[in-house]
Amino acid sequence: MSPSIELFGFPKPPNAPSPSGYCQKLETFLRAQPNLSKSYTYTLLSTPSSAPKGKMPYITLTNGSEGPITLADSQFIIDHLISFGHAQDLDAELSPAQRVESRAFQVWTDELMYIAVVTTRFGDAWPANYAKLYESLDLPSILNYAPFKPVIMWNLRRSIMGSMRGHGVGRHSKEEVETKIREWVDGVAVKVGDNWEWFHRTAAPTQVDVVLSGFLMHFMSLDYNAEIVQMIAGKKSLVRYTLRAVELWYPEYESLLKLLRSYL
Ligand SMILES: N[C@@H](CCC(=O)N[C@@H](CS)C(=O)NCC(=O)O)C(=O)O
Repeated sequence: MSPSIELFGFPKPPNAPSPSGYCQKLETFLRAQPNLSKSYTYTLLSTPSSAPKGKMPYITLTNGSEGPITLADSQFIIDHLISFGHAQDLDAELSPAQRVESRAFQVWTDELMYIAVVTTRFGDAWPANYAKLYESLDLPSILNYAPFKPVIMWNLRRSIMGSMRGHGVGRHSKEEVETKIREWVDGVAVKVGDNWEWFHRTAAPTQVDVVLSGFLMHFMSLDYNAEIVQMIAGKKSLVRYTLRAVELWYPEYESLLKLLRSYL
């Protein structure tokens, strides 16, 4: 019997990716699982205050009469679901070397490239992105208006940029941050090839495809990370790869599908 999974993530539009890359990654993993794709529920939370690590996503997992247990961190959640047999190991047929390469790309994405993209959303060097983000972030009721919104957004920006500086990426120049992003875009484009192929040239997508495409669709759906959108849109191989994943797992993302097709 399939376990019951409740996924907690930031508010997201009904037919478009989450504005959180890690939430989108985890949901894409669930969508790619034949036994879980239709059974998980998604609960939207506007703050991560109830999250075990103060960050989203997290899940509660109930298996028959056991649980619920709470699990945090997109990668630990995925690893737990696979190792306890709740989810299929999409990498089962890969060689040890392929599995290591997959993990390296996933860590590159989670721990460096995403930090660089978030820096382009909130950093002073990208004022146009921040202006768009400010407009698109809908706070509940009266908080969405002055004098509340400017204060809330100022605090959010200060806190996020504090984390980016703590990581190190937030201390880099505009050119250096964009170099980190370009290296990832170029690296993924090399791996996925030009002909609608998956990362390891497998017949079916593997774990690395879930993670990379989850982040790619997330970036392409947002207008406040213009630099990475432009880099991805300039590579037809990446647009095809993203399109293939969206068609497979999220046919309801009609606007994103249209946008991606417009780049081909
Ligand atoms: N390593 C974590 C990272 C999660 C994370 O950083 N989530 C962000 C949203 S994209 C968050 O909840 N930030 C809230 C905060 O830092 O206060 C994962 O993979 O789940």
